[in-house]
Amino acid sequence: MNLNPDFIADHNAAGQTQHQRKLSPWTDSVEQAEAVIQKLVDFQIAIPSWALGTGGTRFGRFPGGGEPRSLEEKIADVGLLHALNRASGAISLHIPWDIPTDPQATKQLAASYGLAFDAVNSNTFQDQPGEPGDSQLSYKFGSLQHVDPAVRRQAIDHNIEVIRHGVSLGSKALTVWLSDGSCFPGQLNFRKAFERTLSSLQDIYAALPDDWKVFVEYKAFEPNFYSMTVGDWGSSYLYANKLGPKAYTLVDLGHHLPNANIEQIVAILLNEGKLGGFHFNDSKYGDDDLTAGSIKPYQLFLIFNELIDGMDARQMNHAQDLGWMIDASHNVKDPLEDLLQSVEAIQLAYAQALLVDRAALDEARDANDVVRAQEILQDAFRTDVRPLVAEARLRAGGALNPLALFRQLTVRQQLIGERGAKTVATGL
Ligand code: AOS
Ligand code: ZN
Ligand code: ZN
Ligand code: ZN
Repeated sequence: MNLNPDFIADHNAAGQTQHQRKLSPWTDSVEQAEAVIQKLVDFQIAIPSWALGTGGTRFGRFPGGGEPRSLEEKIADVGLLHALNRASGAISLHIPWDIPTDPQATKQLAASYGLAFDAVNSNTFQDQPGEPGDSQLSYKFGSLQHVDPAVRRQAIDHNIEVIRHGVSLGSKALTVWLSDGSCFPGQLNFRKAFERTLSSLQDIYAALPDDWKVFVEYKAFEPNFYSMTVGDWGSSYLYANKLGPKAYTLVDLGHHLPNANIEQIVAILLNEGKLGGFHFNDSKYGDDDLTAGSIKPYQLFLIFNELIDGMDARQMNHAQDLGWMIDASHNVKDPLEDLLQSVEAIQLAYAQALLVDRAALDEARDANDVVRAQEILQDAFRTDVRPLVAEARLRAGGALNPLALFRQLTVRQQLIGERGAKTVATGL
């Protein structure tokens, strides 16, 4: 479905008085307000193609209906999100779930919604019976780490193929997430698995265009439960460092052992110039892939606090120099509603972190004033920045309240009408 711009204008007109009442204390008396709004306008978060349908769990899946059945419909869904919030201006594709058969047409379609193509993702964690014309070796015992060079070759070739698809769409990065590892002690020689994986990654790296990056995503566990060959930021950093300047570490917030200090990991990687980007989500126990900011909003804020500190120190462009992506999965919510919530939560954390009084924080730290330092962060975190985020949306042509408008326009019912109640999105 296409969103009639009049709907957004009407919605905004109806909410304008109330919005102004909340915004004016900011614009009247907070010096940074304008700068924060502008940064929010510029800040875009990519939507993963695989999060547009109901993911389910290994115990079951309860599809909500109206899910995108093709790449075109996935682009249309992200286009809809972007029309509502003007902050989801990119889509991240997963190959072979999203093979563009006519890249020119796909590019044009995306451009018609104002969307760019973010990092493309390879898939060597599933066997792909549908993939045409290859020998179909199994990834059961790994891909880039496999003991059989023929399996490694297949996985390398697949990644090179993914780069090719990405190039055809104007993408500038490849994300490699490997499920490689082992389930039991004794199964794998860690040292050799590392060496084989590195050598495979080197072959992929050699195929990267000059203006591309490769993101090496790490994960502590699952689907392998004894060891993961790219299991933590240390190993990811080693791979990225050995590969070269186009290789970076990707942080998925759900991929750590419990209670890991993710903000410190982020600070260190960024300081080394090796942080590539994020998969935003939230979790209570593991790789739960829940809505960003839904469980640990303070952690999300602290991560953004380190990001801003580190990016400013390195004079990086907040909007452009890192890959900002969501990686989520939905079991009980409408995926599109969930993604609107995630984008907003990320924007709120970013805005709050922009408000941190960094000079005062430095002073407090230099004076070992622990209480004051803590208060400075908590002050920013406890500030209601929703009017700033809404104003940024308004200025960018989005809706004051995207979720309310989504419901008011009965978007899901219309998608079910168009696509049917029993659709299955390709992907997970
Ligand atoms: C897997 O746990 C990783 O988070 C991947 O980034 C991602 O979820 C996957 O590529 C999509 O299936
Ligand atoms: Zn991820
Ligand atoms: Zn994950
Ligand atoms: Zn995850």
